[in-house]
Amino acid sequence: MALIGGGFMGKAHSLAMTVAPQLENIGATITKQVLVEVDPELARTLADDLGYRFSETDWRAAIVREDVDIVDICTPPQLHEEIALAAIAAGKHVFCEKPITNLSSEAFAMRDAAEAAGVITQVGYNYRHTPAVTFAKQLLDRGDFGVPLQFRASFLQDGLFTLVADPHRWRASRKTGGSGMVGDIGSHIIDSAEYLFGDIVRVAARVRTKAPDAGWIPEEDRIANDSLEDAGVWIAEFANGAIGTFAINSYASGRKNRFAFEFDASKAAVEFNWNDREVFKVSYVGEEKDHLGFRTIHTNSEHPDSFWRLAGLGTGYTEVSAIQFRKFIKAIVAGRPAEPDFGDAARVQQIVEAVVEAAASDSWVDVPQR
Ligand code: NAI
Ligand code: 4PW
Repeated sequence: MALIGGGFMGKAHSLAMTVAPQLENIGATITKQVLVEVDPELARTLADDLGYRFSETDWRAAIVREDVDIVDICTPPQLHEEIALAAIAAGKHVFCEKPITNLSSEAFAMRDAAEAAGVITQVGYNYRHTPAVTFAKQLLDRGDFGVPLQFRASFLQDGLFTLVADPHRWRASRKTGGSGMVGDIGSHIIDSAEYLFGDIVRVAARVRTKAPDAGWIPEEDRIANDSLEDAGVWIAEFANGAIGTFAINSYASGRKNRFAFEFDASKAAVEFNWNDREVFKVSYVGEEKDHLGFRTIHTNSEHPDSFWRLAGLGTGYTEVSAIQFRKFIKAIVAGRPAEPDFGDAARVQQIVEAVVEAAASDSWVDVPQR
């Protein structure tokens, strides 16, 4: 593999790529071949630290190497499209961090190019790979929870945007590749909503921009009308008739990367909170008279995605990331599509845009269907 971008996610992916083939036999060996960073010294240091054989400063040189089969894109979003299209043209399988791009038109072009080239793609919507989420999804699809009725999700943080110091400053401005919080963290809960409840068909929304008033975006990074939102709420209708609510912000004091969702279906209600990611909770309608309230469901290696025989041992950020790469590599080996792929991520981006448009136009916005 070639890693493009050795920042926060570059490190997380590198750790996960080491772990992925050790969770189970995935039918392939992962060799960390080349790491690309803009500064040569940083590239060399990171390559040494994270276990890559070579370092590079030009991603174009890395992606055409014959000893590279997979290109893993961990740069800020504005570079994703160009790197992905070039990697696809070179016949490489591509893992790309979210948001796949900041424009759905680019995202669909990326999907089309990958399909035409016959390469496998996957996007870093990692939270859906948490074993407790995978198991809840399996039970929902099996009909145990009945008909999906209402989905409620939030992703709250307490400083990622407002305390943007280097190296994450690019998030603060569209000019430097930022997408606003709807694209940055809202996209994760949109992905989970469609993963669990199916297609969203229309949205109405409000977004707010608090941070720029604080004057923390450096003057040189500002562009006219650059007011990337750091908070939003929206409601959605699903194709299956269910309804949903969503809330995000970056200034929720004490909320530590709190990705959470809950849903009500005709036979049960379910809740999941990443901060307590070992479990999900369920309350079955028929049992209410005997067992009041929610029961806690743990996962172990009997369940999909989970790999420890004992429940309760802990599944961390790196392990969830390793699970997503395990699936990606297995899809490549089997020659079948991975999930979520560029097509799924392009849809997420379409909904991100619909949310922002609905807020700006003060109206419901329909989401084009697949
Ligand atoms: P970061 O700022 O920590 O790292 C980005 C790196 O890309 C920097 O080290 C930068 O020097 C490098 N870079 C920029 N231009 C480059 C070029 N032309 N060639 C090679 N390297 C280049 O950013 P972070 O937080 O790692 O975010 C990267 C991507 O990952 C974003 O799309 C972000 O939305 C996504 N992300 C996903 C997360 C998840 O949980 N799925 C968590 C955090 C970020
Ligand atoms: O994708 C999201 C990021 O951009 C993450 O999952 C969390 O919020 C951590 O960093 C940001």
